Amino acid sequence: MIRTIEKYLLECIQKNGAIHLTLIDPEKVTSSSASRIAKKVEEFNTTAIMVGGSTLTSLSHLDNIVKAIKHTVKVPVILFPNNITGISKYADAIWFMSLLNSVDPYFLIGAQVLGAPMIKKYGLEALPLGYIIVGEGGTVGIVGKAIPISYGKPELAAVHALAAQYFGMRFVYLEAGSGASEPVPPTMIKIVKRSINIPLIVGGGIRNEEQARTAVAAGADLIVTGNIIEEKGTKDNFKKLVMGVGKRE
Ligand code: 1GP
Repeated sequence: MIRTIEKYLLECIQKNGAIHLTLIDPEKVTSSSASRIAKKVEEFNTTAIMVGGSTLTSLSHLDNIVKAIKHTVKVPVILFPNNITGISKYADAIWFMSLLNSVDPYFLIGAQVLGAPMIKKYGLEALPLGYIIVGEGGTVGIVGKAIPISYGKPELAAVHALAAQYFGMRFVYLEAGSGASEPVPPTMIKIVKRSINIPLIVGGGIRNEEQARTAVAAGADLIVTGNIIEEKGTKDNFKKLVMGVGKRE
């Protein structure tokens, strides 16, 4: 069943060609800085705000951050959980994700089983997502015990993505890891996109408008950026990046 947030994301992709999502890592912000960032990125037309981080453990801090963002902006807040401690009742939706190239069953299905009853209780919209770690993999690759798929093996990423689709997952995320030195290369995006017909999310190491546009031109439907706001503040280049995402070449 397609519920409200999924419908909203799909309609925005349909309308704009591709969309931008802003990731806020609760461990890097306070309630007031999270609100300030959220307000700015909403002005720049980001489609939704994702909240999560690889090493987050404080649910009370997560709750405070989500509440602060919800209080400030109208765009939906989608949880991006690293574990069962990433589930806040104050959000609108949650990426219900399985880390497809983890070697630890906990990240494939264990955490999801533990978290599912809470998601139901809180009435959060679950967005089924196949999560694939590529390239360097970064902190998330280590924490999630993934074997990252190297950029030289795009066809391996594509078969993971296809498996996600056959499982009934409705989004696929190619994750290079937050702060990756090289974002997911266009060749990998192209090959993955060609093999599936569900929306493709690309994130990790995207720092400027050109990289975002390249990913979109290669086939990304949703672009996620996190670090760039923290590194450079909500300045002009970030504005250009968000605004540039919608214009498919
Ligand atoms: C990380 O893909 C996201 O999960 C965003 O990465 O922080 O490098 O933008 P950055």
